[in-house]
Amino acid sequence: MENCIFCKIIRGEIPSRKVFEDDRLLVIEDVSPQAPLHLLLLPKKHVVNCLDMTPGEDALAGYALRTGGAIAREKGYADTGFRIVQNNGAGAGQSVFHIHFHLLAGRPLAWPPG
Ligand code: DGP
Repeated sequence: MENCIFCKIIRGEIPSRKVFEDDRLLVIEDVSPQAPLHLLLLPKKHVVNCLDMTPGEDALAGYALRTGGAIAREKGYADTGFRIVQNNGAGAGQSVFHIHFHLLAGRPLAWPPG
């Protein structure tokens, strides 16, 4: 998408701190970290949020979750715990309308998240 900030990051038009990249997924550090580890798992395909998903994107979501888990383990958070969350709509805190998952770790994570 022309004016999508995450599409621009994925295309390399806006710089980011990359943690992982392959043909389906880009993982970067969040510009405004809310925990010692705060990464964004960005599917490269532009999908607005889960309301915009088709069955063709089911595997993408699973891949993002599995990759997030692998990164959390690699960074030492498998035992202490970590959270992967995804916001849908402005009322739930979505500010960038390109589907993404937040990976948060490194501090106590309260529930419910508020
Ligand atoms: P959400 O509010 O769930 O849509 O999350 C969007 C996140 O994206 C938010 O935590 C801030 C982050 N963000 C916004 N713009 C940029 C950017 O240009 N670079 C990076 N690395 N993160 C960004």
